[in-house]
Amino acid sequence: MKMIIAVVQDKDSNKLSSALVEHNFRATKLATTGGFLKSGNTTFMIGTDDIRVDKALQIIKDNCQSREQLVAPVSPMGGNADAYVPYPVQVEVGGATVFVLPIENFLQF
Ligand code: 2BA
Repeated sequence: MKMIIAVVQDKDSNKLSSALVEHNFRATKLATTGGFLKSGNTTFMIGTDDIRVDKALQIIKDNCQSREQLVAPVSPMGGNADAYVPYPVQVEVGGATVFVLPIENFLQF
């Protein structure tokens, strides 16, 4: 068994949830915050048999798109002026950042 952890953009999370349910995957959604943008994203925990991992990854790939996002400069007032970037920076936020972990035990009580 594997645990797939997928960080996706909020805009894609409903579509991805529906697609996972449609294909009979069980998932837990967590409201998370990206460390860099400090804005909301969604993390899916999907526990599944090894044999179905590729299918789950394909569903994630098909339902999550990458987007350009502008990061506004934050005033360094009271903070570290060395790290201050005075102009907006464009970053490409991925479709999905995915980790696949082995599961030692899966228990339900
Ligand atoms: P954030 O940390 O908010 O990052 C959003 C996007 O900002 C990233 O998109 C990347 O394009 C850019 N970015 C992140 N750190 C950067 C840095 N130090 N310098 C320049 N640009 C930077 P993605 O790479 O697609 O990541 C989307 C979200 O996935 C991340 O949101 C974070 O929540 C999660 N993530 C990405 N890599 C991760 C990792 N290795 N471990 C845990 N979570 C990760």
